[in-house]
Amino acid sequence: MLYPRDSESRESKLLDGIWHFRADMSPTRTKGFDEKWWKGSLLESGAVIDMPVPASYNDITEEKALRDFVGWVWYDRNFYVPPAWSKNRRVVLRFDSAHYNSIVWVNGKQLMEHNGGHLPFEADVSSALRFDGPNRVTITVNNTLTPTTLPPGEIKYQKDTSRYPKGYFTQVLQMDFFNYAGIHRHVRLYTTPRKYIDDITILTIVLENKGHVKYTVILGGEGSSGEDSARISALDATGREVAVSSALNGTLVIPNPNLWWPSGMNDTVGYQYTLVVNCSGDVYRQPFGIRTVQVTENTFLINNKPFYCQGVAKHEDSDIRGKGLDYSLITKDFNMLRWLGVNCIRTSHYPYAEEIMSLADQQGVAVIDESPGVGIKHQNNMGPKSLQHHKNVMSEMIRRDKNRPSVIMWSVANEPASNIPAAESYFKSVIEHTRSQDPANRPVTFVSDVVFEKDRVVQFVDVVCMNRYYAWYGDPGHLEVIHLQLQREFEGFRSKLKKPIIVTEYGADTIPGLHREPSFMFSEEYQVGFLQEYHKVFDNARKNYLVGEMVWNFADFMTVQGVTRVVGNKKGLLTRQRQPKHAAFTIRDRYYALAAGQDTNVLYELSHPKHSSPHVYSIYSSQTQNLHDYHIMA
Ligand code: BDP
Repeated sequence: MLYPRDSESRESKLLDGIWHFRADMSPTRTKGFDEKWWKGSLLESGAVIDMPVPASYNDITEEKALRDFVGWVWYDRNFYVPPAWSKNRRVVLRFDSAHYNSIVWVNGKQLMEHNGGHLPFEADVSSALRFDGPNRVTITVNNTLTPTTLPPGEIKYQKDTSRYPKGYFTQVLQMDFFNYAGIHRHVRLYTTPRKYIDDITILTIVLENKGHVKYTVILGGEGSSGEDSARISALDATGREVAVSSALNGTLVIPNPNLWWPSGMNDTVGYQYTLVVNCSGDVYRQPFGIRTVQVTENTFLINNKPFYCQGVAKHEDSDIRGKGLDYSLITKDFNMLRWLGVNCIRTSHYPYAEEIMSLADQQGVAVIDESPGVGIKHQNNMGPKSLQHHKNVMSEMIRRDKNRPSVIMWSVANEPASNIPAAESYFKSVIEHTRSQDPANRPVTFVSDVVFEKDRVVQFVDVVCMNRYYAWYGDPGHLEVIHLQLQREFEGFRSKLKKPIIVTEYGADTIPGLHREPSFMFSEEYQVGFLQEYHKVFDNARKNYLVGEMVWNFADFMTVQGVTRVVGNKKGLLTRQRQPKHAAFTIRDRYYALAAGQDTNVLYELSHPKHSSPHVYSIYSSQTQNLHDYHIMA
């Protein structure tokens, strides 16, 4: 599914803004359907409130009932379409994402249904539109998670009326983040000619210092014969044409190409070309990067050079807007990623907004692109219905992100029960399907929290990805066990499988401003000490098979209420408002030193000497992305 981009033949209109909103609080949550709220304006259905789009609805009001709501909510708004859009054009309505199940009507006519959040869905709505007056779009969205949704969950009914009100139920989550819901990303209308460019796939390889750009264009709509006249050209980053062809499917050759690199590896960080596809009156400009990805026994190669992931795992999460897209927030996040020296993120635990992916492409941040397959904990999450849905989601995700140079690997799931027998065939099938869907053959993985002796799924992946919490969930408070336990796990996996390893999560909850010396759990000192103990093991393994480390988490984020969560998960290097905790400086020192090829153990002795507290400030050149000097201040 192509990202909507304006061109000579395409125009778009954002429908973001304040929409009418109503949660269906009826006991069965079906009043909206019974009364057919899509037939007229929601205003006619009763009391509506204002709701921003994009945003999660949960934190917008002061109502606990809405924050914790489970069921159908309804949105609508009016819009106008210019009469010029009625002439030989398709008008497409696209939701970049809505969480979770959605049904969409235009002027009372049902035009779309989509299962699952985090991914776009669209339909040609031309036939339902009027061009001489107002149109109305209505969407209803249900956030209920069941054993066969992705992520899976369960609705728990309480029958004991001596302890619970009649009809009482709660949503049980199997993941550790708040189930924010609503219209999370842009809603837009866009036009194309009736015969249009439906899809573009770009594959790049480098041979003898030439970039070979193999492209496939698929046309849609009336009379698309496949024999259409076309002009396909590649432009460099300055807009200069560097190759051209008249074939709809073919290969462009770019001599001495500028390769796409993640930050810190070369001068042409995030370098992108543009493929201009001009065919039968439709024009589309698709950015792409020339880069290769390859995995060997011990290395992860980008453009044939070993890549070491200096990473963080993230969430789409912030105050008030929840998981709603916000340009200020995502720009700040990328600035903080650069400040931290991060060259790689994982989209834990679902595909992120396309605007985030574009920033990653442009800024040279490599991405492990993860599906919403989080919390697949039980056998009833691995049945045929779940499997089919999981495969569909992988296809949708790859269709959306396949041309992105930043995407270096697909992750099909986070921490499933990969120790149970049902997991073996389930994940074999999901992973094979994922491989079959990606024309670029990127590596495929899932993220495991199961010990090497018991994991049944890691055998199918290209890179072993593991989350480990020694001295947090296991042996809380005992930093001294980390070395032995982590080393044991590394060696265990390596004795079974000759595959590179990435530690995709390790981290400790930390309340900013809480200090304890000697360190104590939840204090800033504990977070620093915890990370440093892991680093010692990483530094050893880096010489062999470890190809990356990712702190859990970039920033604090919201979860459901529970006895282990003090208003959310506090394992962030940054607070939820993106201000650094002490550990952020530890990671920053480390990542700059790693990028500069320094021995980080030496840096640590300087940086965090055992019994005193001078700090090391690294002088960092953003131009060379190198660490140049150290300055010690008392
Ligand atoms: C891991 C999960 C992650 C959690 C984290 C934690 O992958 O989603 O938030 O643990 O407990 O198990 O902080």
